[in-house]
Amino acid sequence: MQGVILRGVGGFYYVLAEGRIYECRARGIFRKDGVTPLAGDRVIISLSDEESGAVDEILPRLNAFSRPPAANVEVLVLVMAGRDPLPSFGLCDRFAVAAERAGASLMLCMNKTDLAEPALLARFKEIYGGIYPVHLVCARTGEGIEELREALKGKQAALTGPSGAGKSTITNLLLESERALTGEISRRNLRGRNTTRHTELFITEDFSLFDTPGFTAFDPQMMEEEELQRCFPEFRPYLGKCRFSDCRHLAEPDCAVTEALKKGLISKSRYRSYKEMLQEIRDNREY
Ligand SMILES: Nc1nc2c(ncn2[C@@H]2O[C@H](COP(=O)(O)OP(=O)(O)O)[C@@H](O)[C@H]2O)c(=O)[nH]1
Ligand SMILES: [Mg+2]
Ligand SMILES: [Zn+2]
Repeated sequence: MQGVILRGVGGFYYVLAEGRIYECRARGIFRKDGVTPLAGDRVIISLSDEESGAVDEILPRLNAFSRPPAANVEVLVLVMAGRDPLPSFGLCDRFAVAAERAGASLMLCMNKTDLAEPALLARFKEIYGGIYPVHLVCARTGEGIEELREALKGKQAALTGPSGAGKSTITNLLLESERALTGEISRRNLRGRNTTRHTELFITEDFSLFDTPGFTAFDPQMMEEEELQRCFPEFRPYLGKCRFSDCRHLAEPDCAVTEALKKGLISKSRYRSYKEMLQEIRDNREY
């Protein structure tokens, strides 16, 4: 039977397959290969009785994260607050680069529109609107949550972003009782077993959502310097068009990226983030 791992805890995996949750052990082969099944994994299981079985096979993954442990994160929703805390576009770019690196598609969600300065919201849309889907939401009033739910349709998604931005509040709204098909079963079966936090995947009739405290932002160890440019989608039309094939788009002559910057086709704020992260990768290499 094919299913999806909702949660792994203490060597047991809770697999949703054909409408039921089975408690499964992983086959020894995974340990031998150094592979750990993760929440979000599509798996093949065989049943030993009505409630339990074994994970025989992990189907190919789109991506896999270790902190928090999750597989097949198709969409990362980056949640920033319009205020309290004030958003940092630099930090936003660092989360965006990490999402790009992981091969997840990114959605930007600016929360707390009730507190935000309209000028800041306008600027946010101006910088990011042409690059990523942008959602303005207010978790306090529920404004924009239906649109976000609609945008997640059919996807396996997770929220990420700085602490205090509203991830938990939005997760709760998105997983509202009747829509979270597995929520009730999971809470009954799984909660209280273990007080430590584990990643859990909730399945709703519209989408699947990982309940996690968020993923890490850019870290200079994540990548080589030539990879960084591809993590800025708006640079991609210009890549390969510079005079030098190894152009890093700093002060090189005939650089298609800095020409686009001068024409206003690439935002200064995004370009500044690129330069900062590039420098961090270089500094990191020197040690
Ligand atoms: N004013 C306002 N407060 C919000 C909104 N969304 C969340 N909050 C509050 O912001 C705080 C942090 O929210 P939380 O969901 O815990 O953020 P997390 O750290 O990203 O999970 C809580 O006190 C929420 O009640 C919003 O849209 N407007
Ligand atoms: Mg939280
Ligand atoms: Zn260049």
